[in-house]
Amino acid sequence: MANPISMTIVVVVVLTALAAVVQVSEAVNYVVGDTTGWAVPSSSTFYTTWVNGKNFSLGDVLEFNFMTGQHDVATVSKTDYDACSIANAITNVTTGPYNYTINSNGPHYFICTFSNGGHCRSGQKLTISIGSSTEAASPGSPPTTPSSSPPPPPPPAGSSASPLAATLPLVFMTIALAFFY
Ligand SMILES: *[C@@H]1O[C@H](CO)[C@@H](O)[C@H](O)[C@H]1NC(C)=O
Ligand SMILES: *[C@@H]1O[C@H](CO)[C@@H](O)[C@H](O)[C@H]1NC(C)=O
Ligand SMILES: *[C@@H]1O[C@H](CO)[C@@H](O)[C@H](O)[C@H]1NC(C)=O
Ligand SMILES: [Cu+2]
Repeated sequence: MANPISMTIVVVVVLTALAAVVQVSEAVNYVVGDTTGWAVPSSSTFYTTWVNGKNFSLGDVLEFNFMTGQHDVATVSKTDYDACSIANAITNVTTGPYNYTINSNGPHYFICTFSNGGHCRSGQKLTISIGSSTEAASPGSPPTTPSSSPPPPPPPAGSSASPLAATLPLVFMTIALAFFY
């Protein structure tokens, strides 16, 4: 049987691994537009400004605060987002407030369909993507990446991409060691 010190080390390592996993998977709740909520904004760039610098992850929640009957939240394609076209909405939530859980990678496009797209054309539209402090794709702006810059180095193996996978071997190694000493 392993000695008490070894067992203590095992417990500490296991708890540390669990803490790392729990911390990473913690979902963030974002109130869309903060105190403005989900509304026709005073500036058409209001929601792109709101998104700036935010780093969304899978499982995070977008809280759309609006009065039922004054706005809605429709998910649409990029084309319909750009055009504020309401005809082909993918989903359409008409009851506020509404918590949208970010459940897939890639860009997400939201518009209000009220006034036949008029709210959207006035700026009540939101696009987010996962894992970056979004630069909303602006058609017409040329790519700014200098051609001479070297490619970014690849992330180290077993890095933050999968904390559970990264910490499990350490846990097993420690348990094994504990039984040898
Ligand atoms: C969304 O639902 C509202 C209320 O039912 C409706 O008036 C509106 O036309 C719908 N929009 C779309 C794009 O389906
Ligand atoms: C949305 O999430 C927030 C924070 O978790 C919660 O306070 C609120 O009640 C939720 N609203 C709805 C409509 O589920
Ligand atoms: C966004 O979050 C991811 C995962 O937590 C992280 O890897 C990435 O560096 C963050 N990006 C920015 C711009 O903060
Ligand atoms: Cu609206």
